[in-house]
Amino acid sequence: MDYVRSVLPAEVPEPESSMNDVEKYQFDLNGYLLLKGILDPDSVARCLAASNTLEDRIRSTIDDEPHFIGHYGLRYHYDEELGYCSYVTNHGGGGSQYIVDDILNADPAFDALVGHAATMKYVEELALGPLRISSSELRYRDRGNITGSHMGGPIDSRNQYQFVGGPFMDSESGGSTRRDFNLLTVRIMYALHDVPMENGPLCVVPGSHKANFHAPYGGKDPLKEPGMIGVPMQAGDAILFTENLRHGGFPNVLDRTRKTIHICFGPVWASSQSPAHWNDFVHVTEAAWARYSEAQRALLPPPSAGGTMVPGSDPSGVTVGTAQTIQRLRNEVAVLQERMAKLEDDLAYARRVTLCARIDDIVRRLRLLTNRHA
Ligand SMILES: O=C(O)CCC(=O)C(=O)O
Repeated sequence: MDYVRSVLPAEVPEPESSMNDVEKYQFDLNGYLLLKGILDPDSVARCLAASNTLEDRIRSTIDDEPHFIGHYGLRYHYDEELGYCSYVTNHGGGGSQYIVDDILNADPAFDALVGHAATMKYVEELALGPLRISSSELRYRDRGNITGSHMGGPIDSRNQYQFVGGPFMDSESGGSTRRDFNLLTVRIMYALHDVPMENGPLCVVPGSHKANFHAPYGGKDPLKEPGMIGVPMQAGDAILFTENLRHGGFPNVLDRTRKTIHICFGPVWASSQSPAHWNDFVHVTEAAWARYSEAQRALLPPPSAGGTMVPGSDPSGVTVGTAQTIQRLRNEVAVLQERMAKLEDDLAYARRVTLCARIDDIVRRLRLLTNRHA
């Protein structure tokens, strides 16, 4: 009966788990985890100093050229020298929020966040590699600002929370393994200073990543949403969450602007989740690429991959992805114009033929008449 053994599935290897049972339970139950002191104080201080230095530049140039329009119609200013792009919003009401995309390019202090070992252990547990950074943001939230509630409930697969809890076929390696989670978007938010409840912390509805209905409360004010809780942080803490979780930002009622860095990870094929280069590649400058180790480079597309801003050739500064779409549409227009010209020719010919037939007919009738009267 040896053949019976040969058709039995091979034993599925048990991978070494980097999240402990409590963390797995909490993440699955609530949709987020607060990771205390995951960043060392030196990295926190350097990232905060860089964010402070950049702040004036970001605020004072936000309406400047070059600019481009990203996903959701967001108007981004592109900083050619530092390779970031930024927009301002107060969609939740109150004070402003400056969102700075591709922030990793802007200062070597942020290099510590590219492939940060302690963070990657969690990310690798939650998403199936090879992994890439699919967006990196620095957010400045001023007094009065709220981030409106969003997400939660049924959602497209890029944001979906997926629990596997068993053997899992990985077509990348061609093998089977045991996995607990399979997320396409893992989001991490790092606190660069203490963020108490009054400073506008991230707020979440625990468990809403598994909700079967969308929040029925209308509006986006997180304070008016039952079940929404704030997650205060201390400098160096991170919140790891699934984008499927209903979340937002409680109002910042302090005079101190809240400064946090938000990084998204996902499988390499899932591409950018940033509105600046949606479904395209995140933008990496040559300068940042030159600074990175091989391990860090594996987490980002090379500068040549696309997603490069091209303000020089176009005053609106569109991304290569957008430029490619425009080119494709131009080609389609050219083909349609050619077809239209041909149809017009055919029509003109048909008209000429009809006209000739009519003239023939008139001539024939005239001949008949003249014959009759002759
Ligand atoms: O921190 C906030 O105010 C909201 C953050 C957020 O919406 C996100 O990181 O997806």
